Amino acid sequence: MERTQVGIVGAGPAGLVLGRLLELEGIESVILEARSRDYVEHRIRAGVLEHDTAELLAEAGVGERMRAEGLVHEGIELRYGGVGHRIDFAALTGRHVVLYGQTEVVKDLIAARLQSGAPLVFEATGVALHDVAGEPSISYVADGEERVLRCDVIAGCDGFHGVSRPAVPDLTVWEREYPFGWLGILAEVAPSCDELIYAHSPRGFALHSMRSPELSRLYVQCDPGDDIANWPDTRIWDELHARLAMDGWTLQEGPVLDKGITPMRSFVAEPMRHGKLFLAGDAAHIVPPTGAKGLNLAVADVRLLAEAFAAHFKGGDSALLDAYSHTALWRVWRAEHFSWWMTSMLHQFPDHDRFGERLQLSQLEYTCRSTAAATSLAENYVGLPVDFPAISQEALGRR
Ligand code: FAS
Ligand code: PHB
Repeated sequence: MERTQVGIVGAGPAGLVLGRLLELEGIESVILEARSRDYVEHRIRAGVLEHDTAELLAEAGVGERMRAEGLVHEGIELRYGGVGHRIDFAALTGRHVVLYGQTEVVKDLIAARLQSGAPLVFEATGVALHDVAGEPSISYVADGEERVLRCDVIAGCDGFHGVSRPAVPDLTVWEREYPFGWLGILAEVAPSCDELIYAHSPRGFALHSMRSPELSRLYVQCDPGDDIANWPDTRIWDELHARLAMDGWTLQEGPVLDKGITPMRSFVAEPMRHGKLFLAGDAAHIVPPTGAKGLNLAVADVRLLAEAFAAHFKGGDSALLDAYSHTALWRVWRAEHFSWWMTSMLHQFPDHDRFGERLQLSQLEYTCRSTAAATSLAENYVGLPVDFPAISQEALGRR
């Protein structure tokens, strides 16, 4: 019978960052991950780190490679009607984002955890949570052996399809499915732009992102149920050329190393706590990737959770733990709105009437011509500062 203070389910960004922050606080934790190390380290997902996410990774001592290889971006381009419009984050907010793949963030965190010797169990199968409102424990199978981990609290960081959220009774769920998905490719070619291009076009949305000076990451809006077999590389490049077209600009093609279709949804489950079980990241909320918020929200959740666990375990003060769900959900809904807003402004909706298309163009025009509107996009995109005007003491129940 193993025992620890914090049992963490899932070794994605949420679980690994939480494990790291707890280690720095001298709080014990065990991370249980269903998949192999190789699988977790090669699962291609996000690529944009908010200003404060990058700062947190550096402060936590896992930012060295990010600092060396990450690309600092001080703006993005919104492209429509064949014309590009730059949103200058640095001028509008004094902050930036860092392009550094989620795979690399996960590799750095796993390397640091294995180096410190803190427990991280890969291929832990049959994970089940028990008595999460009383004497919590987690049963699982590893190396063919049935094991039980007793813990003071459990952090459910096991993503959208994990076992933690279903362990919370009486959840209230808000969700919206979008009538399109994203087909994403990783291509071995130098990016054709210095900053990300978000393109609105009559043929549908397109995004030119990147991973390094040698690797481009590109997306086109597609039918969510489409079969990737219907998208030979030539068709993907043809669509990218058409949707990103602009006089005097050329998209460079290269070998496609990876491609896949991701459905798009907005999803929030409340509360993010039940007894001694705390949900974080995709286990509690999903955003469409248009706002580049998924990974960053997961990190924002566990930054709060680590602070609350430290106050609880080291100071015997559970006020932050009691406020965790409420505090985290403020930022979650802000990111949900921003991600829905970016998605609504930039995608072609099958049921869109001509009036709807004009509203989109008006929103795009206004965002690109109004300093106030551009600033709103910029501050949401780079991430609202951790100390963004705090919730009132009353809301925290501290009269
Ligand atoms: P994760 O899903 O990353 O991690 C959860 C971990 O828990 C996984 O390693 C899983 O194997 C493990 N797990 C699950 N069930 C378990 C169980 N029963 N027992 C033990 N372990 C279990 N965001 C962007 O900003 N840009 C993108 O382009 C982008 N692309 C995405 C593409 C896809 C296909 C997906 C699903 C998400 C994408 N996201 C993107 C969002 C993504 O970045 C997530 O927000 C981020 O991975 C969330 O991190 P976690 O909450 O740690 O969840
Ligand atoms: C990515 O680089 O994968 C990426 C960038 C921006 C987004 C979504 C994904 O909005």
